[in-house]
Amino acid sequence: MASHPASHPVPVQTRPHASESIGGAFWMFAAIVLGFTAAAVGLAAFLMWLDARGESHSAATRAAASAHDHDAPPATGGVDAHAHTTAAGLESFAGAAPKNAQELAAAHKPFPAEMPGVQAGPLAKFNLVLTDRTVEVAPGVKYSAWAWEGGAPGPVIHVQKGQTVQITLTNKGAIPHSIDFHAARIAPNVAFKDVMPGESFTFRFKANDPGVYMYHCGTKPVLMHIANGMYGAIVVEPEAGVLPPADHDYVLVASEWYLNTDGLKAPAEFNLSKAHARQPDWMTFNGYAGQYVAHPLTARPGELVRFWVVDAGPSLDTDFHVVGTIFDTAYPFGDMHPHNALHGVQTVTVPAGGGGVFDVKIDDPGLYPFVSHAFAAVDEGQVGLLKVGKVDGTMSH
Ligand SMILES: [Cu+2]
Repeated sequence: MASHPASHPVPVQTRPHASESIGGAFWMFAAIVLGFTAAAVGLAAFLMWLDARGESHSAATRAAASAHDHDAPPATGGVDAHAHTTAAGLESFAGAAPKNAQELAAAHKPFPAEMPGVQAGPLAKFNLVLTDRTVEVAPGVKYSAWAWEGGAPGPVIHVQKGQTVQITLTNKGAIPHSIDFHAARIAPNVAFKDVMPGESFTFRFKANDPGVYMYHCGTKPVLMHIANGMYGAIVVEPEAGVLPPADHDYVLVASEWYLNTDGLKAPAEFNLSKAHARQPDWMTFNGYAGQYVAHPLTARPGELVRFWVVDAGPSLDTDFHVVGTIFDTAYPFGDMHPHNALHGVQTVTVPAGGGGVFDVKIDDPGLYPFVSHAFAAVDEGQVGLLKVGKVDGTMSH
């Protein structure tokens, strides 16, 4: 550990950066060759990225036009029974579901909420692979995501305070991406730089600040990269003895999804106008609406359950609450100093781009929903169940 001065990024392997020597025309050509012109939204983001780097002014106009096209209702001719108009005149696909939604929810393999173990030794290494893929954000609702090999969110990273964290980011997507770790004190222009398609980049930081943090792609337009699934959580656990030992550690990453169609037939894509209006169609814990309602998290009566919650946003807060109990201890904003903790509180805001840690100890067996108590979020999928002890049946409401 001592051999690596922790506060300095250590680029371990980097391939040459094509973008600095090759002009925009090549990238337009490469875009066509790569075939991602079919995904107009992706192209728009790519052009916006070019524009952000000052390489193309006309690109911005095309990007804006393209984004505008995608705000139009889908040209399928069919009327979607679920669609309705929201306050800003935007079409909402909240609650869209196929007939077999319940079966699909039951068959869905939930994102593992259990916090993984810590790697032994002073250096913890992680490989993160970005890729374009279709994910499901709700039963039967498909979304064309920019995500991780395992979908969205990315894998939960768990380290101990004081460990050096080595991240290798591999970009298997069609456009440039990057990674921004909120747990790091590091020069962003060095460590969080854009990684070209097909390339990898490795950097290190020392995890000195305990808490639960967001990581995300920081490539412009960041709103779109986050909304498309490029986020995850890293837990930096305090030294042993700081926190009371938990019987269960569950990690929840809250996020919003903004869809241009209902996603029931073909995968939906990102809708920029809805994202700007902050009118999501779906809101989720760990990427899929209500997955822990169909597959509850569990505890025995009297056990200490610790929720490590990150709100990836991109834009809305999560007002974390567990129905039927009160937080014995809350660590707002992921400040893990015990003297800053709150006790006996009902709901604590987790800000977009922030975290919070919550301890509950429940004696009575039952089904205890955990939600964002900004209740539109519950309607849109940000709800799960903690099943304490042996329980028959499910929630009646
Ligand atoms: Cu990205």
